[in-house]
Amino acid sequence: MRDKLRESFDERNVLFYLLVVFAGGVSAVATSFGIYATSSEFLVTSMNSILLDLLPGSFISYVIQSFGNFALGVSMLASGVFLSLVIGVLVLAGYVASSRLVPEFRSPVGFIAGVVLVSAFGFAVVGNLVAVVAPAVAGAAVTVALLELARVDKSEEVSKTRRSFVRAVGAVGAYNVVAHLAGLFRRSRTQRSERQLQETAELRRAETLLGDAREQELDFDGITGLVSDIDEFYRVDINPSPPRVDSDGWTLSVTGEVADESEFDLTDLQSETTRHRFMTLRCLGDGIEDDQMDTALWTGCSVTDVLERAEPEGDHVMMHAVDDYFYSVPLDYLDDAMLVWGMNARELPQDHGYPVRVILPDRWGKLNVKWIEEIEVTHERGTGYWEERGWEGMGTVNTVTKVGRISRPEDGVIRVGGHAYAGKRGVQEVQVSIDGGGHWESATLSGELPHDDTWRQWMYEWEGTQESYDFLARAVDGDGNVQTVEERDPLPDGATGWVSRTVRGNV
Ligand SMILES: Nc1nc2c(c(=O)[nH]1)N[C@H]1C(S)=C(S)[C@@H](COP(=O)(O)O)O[C@H]1N2
Ligand SMILES: [Mo]
Repeated sequence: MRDKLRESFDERNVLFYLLVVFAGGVSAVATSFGIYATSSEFLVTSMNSILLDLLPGSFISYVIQSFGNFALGVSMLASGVFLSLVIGVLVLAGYVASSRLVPEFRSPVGFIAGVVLVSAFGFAVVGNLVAVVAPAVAGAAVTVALLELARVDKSEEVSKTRRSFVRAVGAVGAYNVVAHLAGLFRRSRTQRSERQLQETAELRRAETLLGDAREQELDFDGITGLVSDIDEFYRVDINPSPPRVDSDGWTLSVTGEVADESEFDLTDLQSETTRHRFMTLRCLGDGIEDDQMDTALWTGCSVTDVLERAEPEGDHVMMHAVDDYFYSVPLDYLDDAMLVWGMNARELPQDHGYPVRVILPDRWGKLNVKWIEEIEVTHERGTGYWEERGWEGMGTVNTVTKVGRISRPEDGVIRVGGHAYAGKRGVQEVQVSIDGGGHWESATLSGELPHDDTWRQWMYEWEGTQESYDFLARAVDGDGNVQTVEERDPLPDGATGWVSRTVRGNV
């Protein structure tokens, strides 16, 4: 190492300049870290939030997927290296310019030029001049000092100059170690902005997923997309006015048959691995002709990841909500359930359970407890809010097909479409009949969302030459089961039967 250094010093080659530039740049970044740790005043933190705005969402998703929990560290390192190079080059440019313009004063003028250039650049990144002066001073001082030391003075021996240069590089190294330690030491207090960065990145990832979902949709104006708008997402509340929960005071307790009763606040949950999942919700009370079924992209963490921290010893859980709503489910119902705080790349709205609700795939909407505050592990199976009021429906969801809209896109053509849903079984086909069930045809299906337990859109068109049509639609689930014709009311176990319409023809 030392020999390499000497060689490059003697030759003043690319490696030498790279070293000088990098030493100054790294010292500037390290000073910023030492003072501001990972708060938003830290150069690298600011650089990362700028990059999050600029980079395409698909690239951000790719980085998060490839590096998982290390994504933030990797992006910090990459930004750090980039910033160091830019800062070092700016100081070098200032120094070179002053050596040309005012050779006698090149060192003080070069230093000042370096400070000014780096401060201007830092200000563009951080948006706060005070926060970038000290780093700029450190960066300019190091690079200018090394460049000065490296000037071979005629009166001095080369070897002596060389020695002091190597020593100076050592001092810069030591300074960097100290500054980094200072930053690491303070970091616990600045983890908030680190989390914010991570959340922004996850938001961009969710937006990308939503964008990809749109591409799977059918081109049919007037039917709900594959993802419902939050404002149009159905709501079922046991109270006329749903609770308003403040996330600051909110915690989730895990109690009952556990080795270690635990309490988690929102930040604790958000430091678990973040997951995004499309999922359809349908209320058990939803009739064939009703509209209590919708789909969203949910962002949160795995329930089991959180439960495991408390080491559950029972095999059921009772979920309790702020509004006194409650449900008991077998522990294995939670296998791929989530605790979510985000919906369609936004904060979970108050009406849908803010700050945190449960998302529980393949079952009726009622098990997706909103405003959750306690998960109590039990040995025995308990009941639930709707069980105590005569409802059943603890099993998987029924297959359903809905008509969303009938339109006449061009002369003579009749177009009917809507959604079909079969929980985790998925929908492989929607069949329609326009003669009251004598003859069946396949409808056109939308693409699928990337996760199971989601609905699909369907659409069917024909030339409407008759006076009227007896229209029927039914779905075939992923296991090949045809949706049952038997008509049942929602109470107690969920509605069944085909959807039907009398459609006027074009004569
Ligand atoms: N705490 C609480 N959770 C709840 C409910 C409720 O009233 N209170 N309603 C349930 C029912 S019956 C359904 S269908 C879904 C509806 O969720 P949404 O209002 O977000 O669409 O939430 C379930 N979770
Ligand atoms: Mo429901």
